[in-house]
Amino acid sequence: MSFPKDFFWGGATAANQCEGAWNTDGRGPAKTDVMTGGNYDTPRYLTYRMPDGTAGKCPITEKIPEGAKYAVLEDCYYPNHAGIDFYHRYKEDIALFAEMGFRMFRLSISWTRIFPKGIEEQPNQAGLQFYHDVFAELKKYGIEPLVSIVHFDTPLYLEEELGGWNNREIIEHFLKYCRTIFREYKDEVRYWITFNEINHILNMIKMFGGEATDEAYREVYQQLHYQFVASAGAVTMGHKINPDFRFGCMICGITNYPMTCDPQDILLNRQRWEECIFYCGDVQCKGKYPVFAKRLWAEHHVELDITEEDLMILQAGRVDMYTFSYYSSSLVTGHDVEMTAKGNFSMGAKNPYLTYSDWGWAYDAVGLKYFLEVAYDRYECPIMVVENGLGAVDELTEDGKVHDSYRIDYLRDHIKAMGEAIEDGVDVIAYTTWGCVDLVSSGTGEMKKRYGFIYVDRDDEGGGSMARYKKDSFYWYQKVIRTNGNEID
Ligand code: BGP
Repeated sequence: MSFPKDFFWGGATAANQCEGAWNTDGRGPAKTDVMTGGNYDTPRYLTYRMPDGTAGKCPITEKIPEGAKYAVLEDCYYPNHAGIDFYHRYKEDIALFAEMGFRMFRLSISWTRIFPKGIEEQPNQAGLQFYHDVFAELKKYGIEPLVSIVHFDTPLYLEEELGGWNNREIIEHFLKYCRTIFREYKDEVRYWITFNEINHILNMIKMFGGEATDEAYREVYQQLHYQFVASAGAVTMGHKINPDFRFGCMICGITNYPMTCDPQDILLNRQRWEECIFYCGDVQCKGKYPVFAKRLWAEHHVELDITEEDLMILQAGRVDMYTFSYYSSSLVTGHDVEMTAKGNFSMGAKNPYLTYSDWGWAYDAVGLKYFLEVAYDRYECPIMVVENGLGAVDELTEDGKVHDSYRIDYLRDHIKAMGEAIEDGVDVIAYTTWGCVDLVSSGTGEMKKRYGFIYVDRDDEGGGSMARYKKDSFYWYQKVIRTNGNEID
C-alpha cells in the first residue's frame, strides 16, 4: 500500500455524542439534549410538554405536536447529557490518540457552548476557552484538528422559536457563530466542515417518509437550500479571515447498487445517487444546482424560496474538499422485496453477497472504493473519509482488555479498499475513523454500539466509571499509522 507521505490518519467524534457537560459553563440546550436513549428495536424519543403541562414523547423521526415545547423530563434518560465526559477528560483522550500516532482529530464545536440560544450578540467566553484548551492540547502532540461547525446540534432555542432551518433568518445567526469561531481560532484550526452529513434529511425522508407528502419534501429541500447558502457564506467568509482555511462539505456516503438488472432498477439507482448523494455534493462543490434538481422539485411539486443573490453566494462559496462518511452500501429496486437491511440513514433489501453487522448495516469495503472513485471522478478535488467504522458490542475482560478482532477486520478491509482507490489515482488526504473513543450512538443513543479503539466504561443506563481501556484495535491502528498503512495485517 502506498499512502501519501503526509496522509492524515486519525479519528472522529462529535460534541453532542462525547462532550457531556450539557449544561455546564453556560452551555445552552440542543435538540440532542431532549433525545432519550433507544436501541435496535426501540427508537430514540424527543420529549416535550404541552401547554397544560402534560408530558409526552415522540420518535425522533417525527415532529412534536403543535404547541408543545421540548422539555427534559425527570423520568427519562438522556445519554448525551453526560456523553463520555470528554469535556473533563479531553486531556486523557487526546494523550491516547497521540499514543496511537494520530495526525488528525475530527471534533465538532458545540454551537450552544458559544451561543447558548443562538441569538446572543456576545459569545460565551467559557465555551470559547474550552476549545482553545482542546486545540492547545492537540497542538502539543502535533495533531491537526478538523472541526465540524454543526453536527446535528442546532440550538434548541433557534429550533423552537425560529423554526430552525425552515426559516431564512437562521442563516444570520449561523454566520455570526462562524465569524466568531473563525476569528477566534484562525491560528489554531485550518480544516473545517460546515454541516455534518448535510444530505441525511434526504436519506431520512426516503427511509422513514413512506409516501411522504409534497409539503414534507418542500420542507426538506427548503431547509437544505438555507443550509447551502449558510455553508457557502461561511466558506467565503472563512477564506477572507484566513486564506489558508480549507473547507469540506460532509456527505453521508452510501454506495447504492441496483438490486436487479431490470433497466428500471438501473435507472432508479442512478436517480437515488442523484437525489441522495449528488444533490448536496454538487451544490457545495460545484456552486450550483445540478440539472436534475428541477426534475426532483417537479416530482414533488416543490417551489422554493431561492433568490438571485443566493445563487451568487452558492457560486462564490464552493468548498475546497469533498468530505464524506462511509459505513455501508444499500440496494435499490422498484420490485417488491422484503426490506430488512438497515444502514446509516438507509434501508433496503439484503445483499446476498454481503454480511451484516448486529445493527443490520452492510459490511462492504468494495463499496468504499466504489464511492471514492465516483466522487473523485465527479469533483476532482482532495477527498477526506471522515467517518468509517463498525458499531459492535465489545466485552471488557476481567484484566481490562477488549479483543475486538471483528473491528480490526472491518477497518483493515476498508483501509485496503481506500489504498486501492489511491493507487487508482484518487486524491484521498485523510482518514478519520468514527468514534475513535467509544461514544453515544447518534441513531440509537446506545453506548453498547461501540466504534472505538478506546473502551469507555459506561452503560446504557448511565452506570459505569467512565474509565478508558485500550482495545486490541488500539495497538493495531498504532501500527497502521506508524507504518503509514504498510502493515495492516
Ligand atoms: C453518522 C453520524 C455520526 C455517527 C455515525 C454512526 O451518521 O455523523 O454522528 O453517530 O453516523 O451512527 P450511529 O451512531 O447511529 O451508529
